[in-house]
Amino acid sequence: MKRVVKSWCLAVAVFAGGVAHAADPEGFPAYVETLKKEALEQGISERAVTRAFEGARFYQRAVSADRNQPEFTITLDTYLPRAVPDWKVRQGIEKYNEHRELLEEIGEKYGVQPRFIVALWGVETNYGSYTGNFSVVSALATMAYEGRREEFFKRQLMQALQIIDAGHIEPAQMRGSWAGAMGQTQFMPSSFLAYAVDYDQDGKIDIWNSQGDVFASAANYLASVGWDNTKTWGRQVRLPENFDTELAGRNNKRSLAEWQALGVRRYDGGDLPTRDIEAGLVIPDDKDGRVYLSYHNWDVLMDWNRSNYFVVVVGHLADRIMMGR
Ligand SMILES: [Ca+2]
Repeated sequence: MKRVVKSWCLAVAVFAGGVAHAADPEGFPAYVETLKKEALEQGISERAVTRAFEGARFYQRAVSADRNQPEFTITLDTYLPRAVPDWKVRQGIEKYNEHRELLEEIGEKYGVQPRFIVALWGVETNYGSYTGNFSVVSALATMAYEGRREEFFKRQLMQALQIIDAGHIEPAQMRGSWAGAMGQTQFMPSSFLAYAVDYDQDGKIDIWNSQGDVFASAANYLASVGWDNTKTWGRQVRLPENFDTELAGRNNKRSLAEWQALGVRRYDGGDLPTRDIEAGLVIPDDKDGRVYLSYHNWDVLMDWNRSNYFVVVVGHLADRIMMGR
């Protein structure tokens, strides 16, 4: 069985509802005026509001991107090598070595193995080299105006204005994806306010340019939603013949000993580890495709992006970085 997968490149909660405007750019300037008024009412300074909306523009490209998110028919067997090509692994190892001291210091402080910080960085923005070049304010205003998820994007916009008002980033430098995911971690403004940190202590949280702020923000996100650095994310396994797939499910947790008794084995056929770990069984495609035991950190990564494919890509890249360095 193949399945249609919605592109998960953006950590955006997708809400249904809201009435789509015709996305007619004519009405955009007037809509921006209502946003400015609302921002002032919410206590954002006039100076920040004025500067943030200077040159605000309607992005037809953002609307098109949102309406035409690529859907592709694929399985993990074909997807994974594409999402984690060898060059990306090699680059991850290089980046890990280049920033080793900083990564290990941050990994220690927040309780996150550095390979996962590097893997998320690699998956989100190709190690900071592709962060998106949309004005975040304009992109969020466009998406709010477009209307299908107006409340969600308006809330993100007000939070973006708070970030500008606090002086973390110049409005012109606040760049990101068409959906408003920002900087090297691709945080939405709400995630920035909740989890981003000023690791280098220069008074600004800068997830665009400060390597320490980038790594620590990612680590703090994971730590805040329950990361357990004594364990890994999960592992690929093999099922016995006639395995009862009703036992699958991320929330149907059993001990590794129980899975072992049910005939589940390491992918290479060996026995499961004897550590006392609770795991779910995830079958992202079907039981003839790749199958995984999901540990607690799998659930944590799902908080970052609600996609099993995303978790497998991040975990697989982290594993290969660890093997190669
Ligand atoms: Ca900083």
